[in-house]
Amino acid sequence: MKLTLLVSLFHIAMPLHAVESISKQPHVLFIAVDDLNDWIGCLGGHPQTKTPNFDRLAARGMLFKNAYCQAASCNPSRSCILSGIEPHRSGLYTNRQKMREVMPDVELLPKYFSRHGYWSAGSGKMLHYIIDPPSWDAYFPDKTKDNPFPRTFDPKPRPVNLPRGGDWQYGETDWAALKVTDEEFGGDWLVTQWIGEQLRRSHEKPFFLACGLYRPHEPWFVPEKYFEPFPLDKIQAGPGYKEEDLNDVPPAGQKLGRNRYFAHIKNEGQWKKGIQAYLASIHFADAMLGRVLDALEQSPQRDNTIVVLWSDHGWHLGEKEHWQKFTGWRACARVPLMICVPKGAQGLPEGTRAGAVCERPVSLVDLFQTLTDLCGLPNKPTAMGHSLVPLLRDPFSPWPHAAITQLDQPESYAVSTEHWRYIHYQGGDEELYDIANDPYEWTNLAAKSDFRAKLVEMRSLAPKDFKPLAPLSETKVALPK
Ligand SMILES: [Ca+2]
Ligand SMILES: [Ca+2]
Repeated sequence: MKLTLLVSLFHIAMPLHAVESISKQPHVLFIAVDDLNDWIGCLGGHPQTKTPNFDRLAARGMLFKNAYCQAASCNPSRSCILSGIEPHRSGLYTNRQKMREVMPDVELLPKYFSRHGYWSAGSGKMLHYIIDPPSWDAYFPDKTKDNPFPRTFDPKPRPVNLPRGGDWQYGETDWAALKVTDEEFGGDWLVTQWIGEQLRRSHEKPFFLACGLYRPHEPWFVPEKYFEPFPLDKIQAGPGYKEEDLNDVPPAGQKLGRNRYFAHIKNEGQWKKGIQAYLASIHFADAMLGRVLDALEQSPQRDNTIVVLWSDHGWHLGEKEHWQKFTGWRACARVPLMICVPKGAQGLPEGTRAGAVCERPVSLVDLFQTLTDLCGLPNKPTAMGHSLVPLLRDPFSPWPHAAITQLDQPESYAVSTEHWRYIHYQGGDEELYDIANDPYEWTNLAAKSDFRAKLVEMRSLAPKDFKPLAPLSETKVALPK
């Protein structure tokens, strides 16, 4: 009784804005980067990369050094993050399926936040070339058109640099330094412009604001100034590249690894040009991220906003004779993940410690539960994964979970623990790597008798049941113009 009276008097005595700041839930800034592997400074993936803004965000909160995507391509990875349902439970395994055909009624993360009092808005690529308008309160450029991309400069004629190798080649695999300004380029510049405007204004409700950066997704076209720090004659291959690396990989892995892109790019003498353009595209994405972080710094919500940044999967530039994604190796499965929690968030009142690093194997499906926990929302029973809050509190907390990365069919997947990785292909081929001593997975230990017990242990961590592949969509997914 006494306490109630005291609290009431306290509220009367306090200025209104102070009461509001205590009762407010944290805002969420949710940043996705497309096809970004570990080539950022703080993950050490390439010695020549220039990413001051990724590094600045990582230094503000916790960097996860063993974060893995739940699926090795855009559509299943993103659909899983936003639904909380992994591919082996949903049946959504590939880019050729449509999320709403596979999961017609699933409630996505922004809608869940919206239903619990948040204003959910986004811009750019969050899902696979769609917005899914009912899931958002607002979207830029135009929610009604269900196209997440603003205008983007498109050089003509195409291809600009890499000749077409054949019908098998994705039309966007190409690179060029464009003689345009950031504003003329549009694309992510317009996305970050709109996100910045939302951050700088005041809000009545807490927001869930999603920023989808499209670079370094192909085509690797960015304004020429982003190429300047990477002179072609100085370009190095990624440190994970090793000739003849596929020799100890079983047939299913060899088939997946040796795709036609890398051979074509080497035959055309463009391997270095490709690496240069990927570094330039990352440097551009970094500058766009910087615009968002600057806007947050200038925002009235600066000290009450959780920031989460993730990439949907990695990318090979020659490692394992592969160019692209879709594999279970670390080059593709490991992703940047950083989370900054301000002091006062319901689920973690002490906030994250600046410069914290976590080595536990975590997965992007964990983000749904993590965010509902941090914001004090009820957990969604259908959302899988494990809340990362114990690790955000103490990166050395016990963590008995392994991270699963699904490939594009049932029974094909990778399992990651802190020191080991296991790959299983439909049909039974297997690989085993000691990543504590072999971070680039050069030596496959699966057939070595000394590692039999480890192989059995890693097998036991895999999912037990796989939903069949849901039917592929008849309609082709529209690509951005
Ligand atoms: Ca992607
Ligand atoms: Ca090897």
